[in-house]
Amino acid sequence: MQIFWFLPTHGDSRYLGTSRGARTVSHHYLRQVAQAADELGYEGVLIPTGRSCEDSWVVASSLAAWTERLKFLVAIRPGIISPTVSARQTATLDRFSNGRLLINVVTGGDPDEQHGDGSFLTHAERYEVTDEFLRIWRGVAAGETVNFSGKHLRVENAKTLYPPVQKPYPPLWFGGSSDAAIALAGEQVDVYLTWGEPPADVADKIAKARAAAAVHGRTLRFGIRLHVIVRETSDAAWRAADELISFVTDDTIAAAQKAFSRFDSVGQQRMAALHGGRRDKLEVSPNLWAGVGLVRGGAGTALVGNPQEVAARIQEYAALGVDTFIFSGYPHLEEAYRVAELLFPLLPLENTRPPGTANITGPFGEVIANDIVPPAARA
Ligand code: FMN
Repeated sequence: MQIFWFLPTHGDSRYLGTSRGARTVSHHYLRQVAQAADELGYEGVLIPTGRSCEDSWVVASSLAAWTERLKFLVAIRPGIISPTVSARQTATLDRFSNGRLLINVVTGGDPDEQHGDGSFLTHAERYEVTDEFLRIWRGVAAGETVNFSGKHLRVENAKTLYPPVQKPYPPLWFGGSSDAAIALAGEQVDVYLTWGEPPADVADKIAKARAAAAVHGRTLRFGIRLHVIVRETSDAAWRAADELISFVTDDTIAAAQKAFSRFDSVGQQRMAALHGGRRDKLEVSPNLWAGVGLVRGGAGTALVGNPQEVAARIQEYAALGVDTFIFSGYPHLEEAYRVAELLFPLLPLENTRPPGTANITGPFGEVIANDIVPPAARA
């Protein structure tokens, strides 16, 4: 099992839907979150993409030098950028980060944003472009010279002279819930991602994605993206969930739902349907709370509970075939620590890298009376 964290490049705060408790997301702050994740043993960080975010490539490039082992899951957007240029960017950042780049293929889901970026394609056409884009991108990133003439894209003699470190290219991750998305995932990507839907719905998506991959004699890995509200007791966790949306007004929820309704993303529609804009039925399956999605686009659910409860729910998803969990919590710096402290000891993590080395500087808490190392905590 691998645990990723999230870089909040579109804002961070203690509460949703208000500027109370908000903090400036400066380079210095993002560096703190990235360095915390690196030190705590998270495998990597997801960096979101879109007009509401700082540019994910600039963010990853600027943070690679400040981190040692952390991987960066960075988005490429077919239809907005040339596949050859994108493959070259990939190769450069993969080399400069010494093989720490992962690629998130984002087809897009907000027509208004797409129009602003110069793309006027329908949902179906965007997936046609994504399909053609990846055929070119994969060849160029793998060091081949590509000639391709498709319905939307055409390149001649496309190549990169300096290949990436990872072979044949940095792994392709991808989250899309429509039928077109699942068909594409089966043929061309490595890791299929879903937002945090209830386990039965995730099982259904995994079955479909596995079947789509089998058509091509392939297998996929699976990842899930969830917020986490974990506290030492269940009561405290549910109180924290209520506090997170305590300044969210009905008007804010209505405005958010109106904005989501223009999206043509099936994944976003599935997230919005979990709560229907209502705050009275937010626990949509045991310990799975849809409160974040009342006002936040994309990942809208959180696992809420004490460490044992949350770990049990994580294991439930793992039993379905999910091996990668991309978590976050508000505020992202403090919650990176809390999740690592409370959950990591309960999970079968690969590559767990405890903070510090050789126990010289911990973890053991502050030394008692300048002399005594605190006793080990009881589990
Ligand atoms: N879409 C974005 O515009 N920016 C993102 O950063 C982004 N990150 C995503 C992360 C995960 C884990 C998932 C599951 C989806 C993400 N998406 C993001 C949305 C999808 O990439 C996709 O373009 C969108 O859901 C539309 O596809 P669909 O209609 O097939 O669901």
